[in-house]
Amino acid sequence: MKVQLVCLTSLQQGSCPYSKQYLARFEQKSKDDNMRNTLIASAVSMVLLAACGGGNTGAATEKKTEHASASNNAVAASETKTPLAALPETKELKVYNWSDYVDPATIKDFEKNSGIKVTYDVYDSNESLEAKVLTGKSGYDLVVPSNSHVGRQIKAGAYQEIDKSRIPNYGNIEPTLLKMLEGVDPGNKYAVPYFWGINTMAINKDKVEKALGGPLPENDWDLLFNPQYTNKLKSCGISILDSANEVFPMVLNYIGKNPNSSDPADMKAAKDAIMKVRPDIRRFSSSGYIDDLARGDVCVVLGYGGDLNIAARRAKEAGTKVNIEILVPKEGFGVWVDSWMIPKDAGNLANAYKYINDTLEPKVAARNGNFVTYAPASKEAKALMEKDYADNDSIFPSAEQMKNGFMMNEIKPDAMKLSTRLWQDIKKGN
Ligand code: SPD
Repeated sequence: MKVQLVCLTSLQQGSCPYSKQYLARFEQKSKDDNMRNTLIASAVSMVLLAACGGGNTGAATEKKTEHASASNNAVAASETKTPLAALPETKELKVYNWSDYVDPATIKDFEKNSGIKVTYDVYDSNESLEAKVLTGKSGYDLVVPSNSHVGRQIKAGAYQEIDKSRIPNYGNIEPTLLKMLEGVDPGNKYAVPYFWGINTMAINKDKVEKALGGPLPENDWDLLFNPQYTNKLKSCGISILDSANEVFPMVLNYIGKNPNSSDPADMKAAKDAIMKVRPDIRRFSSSGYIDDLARGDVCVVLGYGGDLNIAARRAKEAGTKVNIEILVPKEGFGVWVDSWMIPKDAGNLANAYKYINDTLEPKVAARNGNFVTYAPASKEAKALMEKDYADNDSIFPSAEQMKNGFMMNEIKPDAMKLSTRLWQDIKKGN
């Protein structure tokens, strides 16, 4: 199954240098954790596609076939021109999305072209979003959870099924992303990918070098999780995401455990590892770190790849001497996909479809991609993005780097409860 997935989309027989290693790697890993590795395989296959050039081989044909099948409904609808049942016409749209996750100019354009008034609210953690959608009365027409939370929210009955025939640009979606979501959304019935990205770290290079007074560690994560380093770096400021779901997988990976472990003993080990550096952590922040880093108020940050790039851009634009470097640690980083989903109580359904469709338009996706510095789900968008971003490995990691990435999967409900409790203790310093 895992091997098929990898081969299906990407491995161009004989032309891709990684094929054999990858197949061996996935075969071996599959024995440990089926779901996890299917998703990692898919993630890697996505960059392999790009790395191996898409090409003119059988793989490219496969890609087209998949593409067609992924967008089956949409294609069928446009070919047969079956009229769609009318949805109630309204003039507004209520979106609840991550902060710093859209170019406001694209919303303005959408409003102008459609005559729809968009209300756009933001959050900075899956926990905040989940608290709203699980009530069944979110008040929103569109929300954007991560793959780690999609499955549990679908099971809780928070969303309505997507009618793909109402999204003509559905076929623009990178097929591998749909495959990655299959594990949590079988048949891709509910979630429409928007961006994918990584959990990683960034440093203020000058301040870190000064604080360490010596070479940077071989393992990048030592900067965050090894007290020998954090003790020196606390003077210039360490900030980490304020969420167990976002941080535990990084720590588990650092201490040599399965990053997606739901084993209570592993969770406690992760907590113990963080407690060793707890006195050195200045901030727990899931969005404010962008400006903290850009201003030079912190020097080491565990954050979302795109947001760390935004910090680097803001520092440049402000003309400061803050020199930010985003790392893609060879010791591992988390990979995720964020998707549009329609809450059960959505009142402006037709407009929700129009907006999803707009974000999948390659030009719009590229514009958003340039602004938010994440990898768009709309597969033609990368070629339209600014070269600096398209070539940036913390936005589009290379195939080689993706070998070190791990999917940030759903953790079991009991483990979620435990990690939330442990997180509160960590923050209190207990
Ligand atoms: N500023 C946008 C941040 C988007 C983060 N997505 C979620 C990551 C889930 N691990």
